[in-house]
Amino acid sequence: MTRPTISIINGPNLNLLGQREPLIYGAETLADVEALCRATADTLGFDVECFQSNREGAIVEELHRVRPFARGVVINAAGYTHTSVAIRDALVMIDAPVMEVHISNVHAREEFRHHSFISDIAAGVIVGCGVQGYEFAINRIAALRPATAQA
Ligand code: CA2
Repeated sequence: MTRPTISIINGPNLNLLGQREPLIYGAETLADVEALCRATADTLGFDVECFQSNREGAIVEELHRVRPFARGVVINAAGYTHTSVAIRDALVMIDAPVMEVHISNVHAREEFRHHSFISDIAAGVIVGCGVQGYEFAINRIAALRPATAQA
């Protein structure tokens, strides 16, 4: 039987996670994050589809692709969080809950990281919890839209 899918979207430079700035972002790699998401979702009865891109348009297109079937979206839009109306607009078109995640505490960092084009349209926002934030976000989606419920 097919299981509902949670879409995990990571934005620019996160493919290099674990290779720089461990004091801010921790030591985990993107592969570690995706494995954590898969394991967390699995225990809650979901599959995940993981996507990372350094290109804004590719992220918009992935959001269009998952829009018809995603039971929830977890997005760390990285630098595009603070700049992208296009990603915001694509997220608005998604009926399922969208959880915004940032590994670092963006509010304790530079002023330009304090504004997000996503936060006000997200179901929830998790910042500064390290990569565990992805786990929290998946748990929140499961609480809002349990895997056992009708879509
Ligand atoms: O804290 C987060 O998760 C951020 O979304 C990360 C973005 C940053 O622009 C946001 O303000 C907050 C930057 C991602 C940089 O990716 C890295 C890749 C390798 C090593 C360290 C960071």
